[in-house]
Amino acid sequence: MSAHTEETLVLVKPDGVERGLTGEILRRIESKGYEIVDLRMVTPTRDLLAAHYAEHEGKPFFEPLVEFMASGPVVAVRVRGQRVIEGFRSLAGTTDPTTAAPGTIRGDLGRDWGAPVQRNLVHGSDAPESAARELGLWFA
Ligand code: IDP
Ligand code: MG
Repeated sequence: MSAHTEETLVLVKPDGVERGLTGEILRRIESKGYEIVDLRMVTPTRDLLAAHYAEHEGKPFFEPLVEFMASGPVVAVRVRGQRVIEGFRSLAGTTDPTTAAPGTIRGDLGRDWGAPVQRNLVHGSDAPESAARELGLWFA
């Protein structure tokens, strides 16, 4: 493992699983050359989601976000690669799927179903510290 090899947490959110896009999302990760090293499907508890999204507690979208994320199965993926944390964020595209760039997961496959911004198909850790923390929560 080189000094720049990292691991990140990717979640296929309930909208992605329900729409049958898990395979397409994993395909994009693998096609980029990243390695899937662990994977599990789980319907997350509120406690897990509150810990995962702790940085957003108190924001107006927090409660609806937790409710949405607990609404069905999520696929949690441990992904490894050179600079994969920022690399996956780039594959995912910006947060709002309506305006995310074409070519990205959110830009190509996401849309304004239900609440604006919320259903954007995937989560990706945003820094080495959050990746370590989130991987510990989902792959305890
Ligand atoms: P990110 O997933 O691109 O890192 P964050 O700002 O960390 O975006 O927000 C976490 C998640 O909360 C988003 O992926 C999205 O599902 C939801 N979210 C963020 N901002 C809004 C909003 O303004 N309205 C509704 N949901 C939001
Ligand atoms: Mg985030």
